[in-house]
Amino acid sequence: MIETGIVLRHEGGVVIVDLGGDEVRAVVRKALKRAAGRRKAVVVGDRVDVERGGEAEGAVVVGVHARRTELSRPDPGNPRKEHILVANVDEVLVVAAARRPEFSAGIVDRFLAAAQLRGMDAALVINKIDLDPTGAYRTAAQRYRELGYTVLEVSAQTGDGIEDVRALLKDHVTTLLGHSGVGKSSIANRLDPALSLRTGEVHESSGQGMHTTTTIALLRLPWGGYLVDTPGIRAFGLWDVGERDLGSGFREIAARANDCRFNDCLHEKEPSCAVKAAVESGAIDPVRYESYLRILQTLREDAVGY
Ligand SMILES: Nc1nc2c(ncn2[C@@H]2O[C@H](COP(=O)(O)OP(=O)(O)OP(=O)(O)O)[C@@H](O)[C@H]2O)c(=O)[nH]1
Ligand SMILES: [Mg+2]
Ligand SMILES: [Zn+2]
Repeated sequence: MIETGIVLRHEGGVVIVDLGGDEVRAVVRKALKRAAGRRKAVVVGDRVDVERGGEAEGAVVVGVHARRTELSRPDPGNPRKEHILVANVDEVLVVAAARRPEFSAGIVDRFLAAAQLRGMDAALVINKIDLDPTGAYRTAAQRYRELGYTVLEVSAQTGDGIEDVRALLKDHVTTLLGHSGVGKSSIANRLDPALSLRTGEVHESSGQGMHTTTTIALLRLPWGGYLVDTPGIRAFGLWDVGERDLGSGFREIAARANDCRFNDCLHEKEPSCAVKAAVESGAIDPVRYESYLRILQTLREDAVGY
C-alpha cells in the first residue's frame, strides 16, 4: 500500500516521514537517489509516497512530489553547488531581536527579499521586546508595516504576543529565518514546550549568538501546521539571485521599476531612475534603499556570508 506523507527530518541515512500523524522511518529507494544525481533526492518538507512493509527494509520512499518552493544555501564544500534545505515552505517568519543582538535592518531585508523572490509569504517578528522598555524598535516596526508586512512584537521570555504568532502559523508550513541568537528556537519552545529545542546564550560583549541550532527539521504543531526552526544563516535564499532580479525582492522598488528610463535599471547611478527619485522625495525609506545597495554589492562580490 502506498501512502503520501511529509518528510520531517533526516536521521542517519533514513528519513522520518509524517504519515497521517505516525512518524515512520523510511529508506529512500536507490533509483530515486540515482535519478537525483549529485542533488539530494529527498529534503525536509518534501511530500513523498511511501510503501509500508513492502520490502525487507520496512518502509520505502518510492516517489517525491514536485516542490512548490525550495529554500537553499550554497553547499559549504562547494559554493557553486546548491544545497536545498527545505521544500514546500509557504510562509517565512523573519525573526529579529529588539536588542541583544541589536536590530539589523540589513539582515531583515535580506530575508524578506529572499522570501519574496522564492514566492513565499513573509511576516516580521520582533522578539525580546522585554529588553527594550523604551520601545525604540517601534520605528522599525512601523517601517515594515508601511510596506504592507505583518509585524508582530513579541517576547519569548514573557509570552507577550505569542498568541499572534500561533494564529499566523495555523495550517501553514512556516519557516523561521533570522540571525543567530534572536530567539527563533525560544519562540518555538514558547509556542509548544513539548518541542524542547536547544537554545543558546548570546555573548555578553559581542551580542552575537552561538549558532545553537545546527540542523533543520519540520516540527508538527499540535493545533495544525508545521514549523521549521533553522540555524541563523545569512546565505539563505539570496546567494544565487542575479543582480537584475534583486529589485523584485523589494516591494517598493518593484512597484516603481517600470518608471525608470532604462528597463534594466539597477537603481544605482543610472539617469532618470524612478527609484532614486522616490528615495530623494522620501517615498522610499533610505534604510531600505541602503539595504538594497548593500545586497547588490554582496551579489557582485559573490560573498555568500555563512
Ligand atoms: N530577554 C529575552 N531573551 C530571550 C528572548 N527570546 C530568547 N531569548 C534568549 O536569547 C538567547 C538565544 O535564543 P535562541 O532561541 O537560542 O536563539 P536562536 O535564534 O534559535 O539562535 P540560533 O539557533 O543560534 O540561530 C537565549 O539565551 C534565550 O534565552 C526574549 O524574548 N527575551
Ligand atoms: Mg536556534
Ligand atoms: Zn531605476
